[in-house]
Amino acid sequence: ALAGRFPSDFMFGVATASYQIEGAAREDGRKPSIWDAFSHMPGRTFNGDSGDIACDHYHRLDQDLDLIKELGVETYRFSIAWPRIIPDGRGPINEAGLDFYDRLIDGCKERGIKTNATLYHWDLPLTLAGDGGWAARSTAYAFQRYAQTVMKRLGDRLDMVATFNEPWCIVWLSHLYGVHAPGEKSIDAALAALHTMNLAHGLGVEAIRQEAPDVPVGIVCNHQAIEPASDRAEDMAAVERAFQFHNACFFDPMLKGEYPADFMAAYGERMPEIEDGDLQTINQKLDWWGLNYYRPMRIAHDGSPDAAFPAARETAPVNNVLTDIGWEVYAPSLGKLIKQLYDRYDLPDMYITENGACYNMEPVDGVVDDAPRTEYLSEHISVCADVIDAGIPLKGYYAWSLMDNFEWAEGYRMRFGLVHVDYETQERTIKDSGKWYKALAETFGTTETE
Ligand code: GCO
Repeated sequence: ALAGRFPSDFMFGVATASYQIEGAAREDGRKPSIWDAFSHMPGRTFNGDSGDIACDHYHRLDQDLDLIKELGVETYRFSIAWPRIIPDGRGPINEAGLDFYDRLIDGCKERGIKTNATLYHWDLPLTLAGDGGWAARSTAYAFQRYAQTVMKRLGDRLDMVATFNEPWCIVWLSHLYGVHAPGEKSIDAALAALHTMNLAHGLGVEAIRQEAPDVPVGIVCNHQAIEPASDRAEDMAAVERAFQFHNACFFDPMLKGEYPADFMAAYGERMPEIEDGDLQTINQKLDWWGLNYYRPMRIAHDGSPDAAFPAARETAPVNNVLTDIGWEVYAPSLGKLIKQLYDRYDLPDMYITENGACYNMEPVDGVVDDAPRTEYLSEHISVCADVIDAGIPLKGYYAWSLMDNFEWAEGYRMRFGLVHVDYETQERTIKDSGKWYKALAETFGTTETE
């Protein structure tokens, strides 16, 4: 019944990210990223877990591509590790790094699977942290060269490319809240990272178009689905401010060539220098965009005198269904957020580039009974069908994730995979949710070998 609600050209896929699955952290010329440094620092990740080995995907590429094929999906979203391609971020190019993604893309092609590559999913070469990382303007130009290098080699065979994964995490979670690498807790560092990353996006789009004009280019955002704690005027006003802080500080410059007004009134003086031409560079026409959605953010007005902009505080879940990572399950916010974004911006085709749930069931006699994950997926995929019915150009859906992997600060204890990974043996077991997803995905497109 669910399948019948989608047009026949709709694409179902699975998603991963380099540092979360690859392992082989010191092999074939790869140098450390900020995530290698961060995860090796005591107290930063659960249990001191790191991506040193992860799912050992680097050594199990063919087997894992077979697994993707086995899941019946039409498209695979993965990320490219900058520290494999240009190990110091700037300077020499490492051909062995490019070779790995060459094999990955060709392996997908052989199996009839489309490829959607993200250039940056958080593994910034550690050498660049010595220049200030994302807080340093020079990092935007280093990214431009990296984008150029990747597209020169792989651009002839990629089906889609994104500059960044989740600007919100790169800027706020990593530089203001200190939860992700590099673990900064400074509004000044975060504002500098904001402008550098936005600039890098614009320069990156230009570089991609120059090297590979036929590859559709976009960006993947985890815009927050901000829900008011009540319909009181002060909470509604807090919602608009929170929207500017969490979402519009990325999409306004990218899609309208300006930073949002209230945001600038609050932080303009602390922003790094915005040079002539920066906003034009950032404001690039996109071929597509991706939304990663997991849960809503419930917001109330924060009236305390020292509350910084957006003077909004997060309130407790309204709906008491939580996943194992403690995130509220609430699918209606997904549809609301998408409609809100199309009302506010002139947006091209979109994809759900990540959606999924953390449930930590283990295999019993070779079976992983993860019914709540299936329920989560089916509820959210059903909202996607509603969104299409409402006339929004939603073209595909990627489940997060292909397999259990390194869940950043949460280490390996939080599992999002359709496939279970035993980290001792590296054995993969398709969960019940994976079997369910396969049945849905297989009714779309063609996974025939080309
Ligand atoms: C992301 C992420 C993933 C996470 C997932 C679950 O936030 O982009 O791409 O890396 O694993 O979101 O937290």
